[in-house]
Amino acid sequence: PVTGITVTRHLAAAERHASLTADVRAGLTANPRELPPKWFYDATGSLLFDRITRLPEYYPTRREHAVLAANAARIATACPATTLIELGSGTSEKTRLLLDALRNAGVLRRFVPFDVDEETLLRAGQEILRSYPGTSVHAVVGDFERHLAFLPGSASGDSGSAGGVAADRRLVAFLGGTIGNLRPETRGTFLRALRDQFHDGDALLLGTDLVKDPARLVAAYDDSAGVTAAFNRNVLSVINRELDADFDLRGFAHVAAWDPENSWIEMRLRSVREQEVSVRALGLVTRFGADEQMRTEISAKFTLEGIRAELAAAGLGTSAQWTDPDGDFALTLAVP
Ligand code: AVJ
Repeated sequence: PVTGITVTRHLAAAERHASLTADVRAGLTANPRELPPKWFYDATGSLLFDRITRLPEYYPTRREHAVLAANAARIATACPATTLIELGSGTSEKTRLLLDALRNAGVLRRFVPFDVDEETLLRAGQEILRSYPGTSVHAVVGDFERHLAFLPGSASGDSGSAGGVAADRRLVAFLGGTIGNLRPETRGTFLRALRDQFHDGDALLLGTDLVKDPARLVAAYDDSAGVTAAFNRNVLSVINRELDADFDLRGFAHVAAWDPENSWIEMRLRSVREQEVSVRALGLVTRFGADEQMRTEISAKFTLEGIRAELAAAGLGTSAQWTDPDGDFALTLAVP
């Protein structure tokens, strides 16, 4: 039983299903085919991603943790927020570094995890409630590409809970490099939407993976234990289960490739033979050619100047930027 957590739902099960249906129909009938990465994260996918973060090849999580640990106190000083909002919060492990810093600064009142998966949110929220007595938790179930206008504390979106006033200073953390899953145009739209509902004093803390030796980048997305391959194929399991499809997971091979022009890693699934797939919920039967590749994720890699320029284009000024000692991963603090 979960108590003490306020929940706002923008994404009911039915709407989530409709959105999956539309994405899969569009993605499987496109040429080339493409599935959006957000559908990786069912219970199994979230577990697999958690294993990815502990792989020797997958450096981003450890590097970001290091940058955050080294600078959390500075972040809390620069933005003494009463509310910490975490977008795509997942299991919120790194969040604790920020919560600790805000608590030590004596300002923390509320934690707002924002994610598509309610179960993950409630589990994470419960743990935070236990560790930070006196801090309220307001979980928001939503898709940050669509429901950003409704963040607690914003003029239009506050649900009336205590603290939802302009004086409620908010720090919005968007960590993990997840912004890299969005195409450049979508990133711009997203950042402008965030900027549009910021008040003076609010700030964005953005985690981004940085451009580096392509061999290291590819290894991070094609680990020797095959965990990323299983994570990639898991999107087919999700479609099999939720849309009554019959993808044979053994018929699709994991591909990770660096695209230097776009500065992103692409994950794809390659059909190892010619095969027919039926997605019964869509009334769709479709044929994959031998070696046909379907894109399942882009993960953009940035430069420090590039991040500042994208933020500036969205009306956000960079007030600080930090990396780990090796320059692998960056945190940027931006203000309206
Ligand atoms: C959670 C989106 C940041 O792009 O690095 C990890 C997801 N995909 N391995 C990333 C992911 C393959 C991850 N993000």
